[in-house]
Amino acid sequence: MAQVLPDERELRRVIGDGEGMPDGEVDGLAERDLIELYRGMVLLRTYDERSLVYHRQGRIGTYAIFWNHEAMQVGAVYALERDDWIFPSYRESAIGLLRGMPASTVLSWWRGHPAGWWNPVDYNVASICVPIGTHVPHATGLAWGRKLRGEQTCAIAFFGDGATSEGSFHEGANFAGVMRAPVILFCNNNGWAISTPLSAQTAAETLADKAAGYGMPGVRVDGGDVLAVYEATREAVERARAGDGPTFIEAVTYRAAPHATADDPSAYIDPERVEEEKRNECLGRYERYLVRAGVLTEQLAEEIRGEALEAMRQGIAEAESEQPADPGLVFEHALVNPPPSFDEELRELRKVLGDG
Ligand SMILES: Cc1ncc(C[n+]2csc(CCOP(=O)(O)OP(=O)(O)O)c2C)c(N)n1
Ligand SMILES: [Mg+2]
Repeated sequence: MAQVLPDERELRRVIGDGEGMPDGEVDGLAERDLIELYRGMVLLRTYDERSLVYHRQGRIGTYAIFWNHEAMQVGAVYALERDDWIFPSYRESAIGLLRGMPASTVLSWWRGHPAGWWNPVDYNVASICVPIGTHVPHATGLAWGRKLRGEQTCAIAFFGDGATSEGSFHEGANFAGVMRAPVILFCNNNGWAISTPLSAQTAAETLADKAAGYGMPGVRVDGGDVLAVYEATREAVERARAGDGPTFIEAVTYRAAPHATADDPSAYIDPERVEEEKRNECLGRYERYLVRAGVLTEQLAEEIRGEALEAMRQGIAEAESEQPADPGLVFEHALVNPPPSFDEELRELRKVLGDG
């Protein structure tokens, strides 16, 4: 029977603290896998940090920072096969990079350029979902559809703590439970939905408790521990492939950056808590683990950081070399029967942009 397993109420961890808490290991992960996980985290961290700079330089628009979320994204995706589907929210905008999507594509998305919209079947990565939680039923529907066709693929939907208060989340989770869809509902609980703290979001003791109401297992994991995230997701994938239906994963972390570049968290957040979280951020934790395990040298780390920086330099150069999009696109795809005022408005927009 689906339930919140008592031993999983506490956060699952693999990475120790280098002091009293010992390091664990994940069965089946070779040294090569440990480095690949690190490579993925460095790539996403570099993407995120460079994006903030590009935003400040006016080269991309408003940007949703995912600093300290890398362990959740990389750990979960590493547990999937290439055929499995990923449904990201705006917080996982660059997750396609882990499937070989060029950085320029995602940078174009944040530039509001059509080159930022990829064909989902090219990467088995759905479009970035900005409405909160509406992709949960999409992921569930896709997973169920694949099951009906007799395929072994599963799907994962990433969403935040705030999304668990949305109707779409409930509908998707309920449907997944009833249909035993091979889907993983991955909640990145970073403690905040913009300025709304978790305590004002839910009366549940934990978000994983919600899983019981949908008849699926709910597991809690330290979201800053890439190995624990990987292991928990791998188990969920195994359950899905075995026909045992969905799993809800609550990955607990803390938002160590503003909600987005348009947010000023100093109005509502405790800066000391943020500083504490920054000192314990996920990439540094994993780096120290790898050094303790004798797997990572400074030279290799430098090489991996260099590769990621180069990918970003190339990405922004490519995104900026795109021809500006035709402003008419904004109007063309808005309404089936556009009102006559659109013509006048488009003329005005073209004038403002100096475009004819
Ligand atoms: C349906 C819907 N309602 C409201 C919003 C406005 N909004 C944007 S981000 C956000 C907070 C979501 O918080 P959470 O689900 O915890 O995700 P996080 O941003 O922390 O990753 C809200 C309410 C939206 N995008 N979509
Ligand atoms: Mg949140």
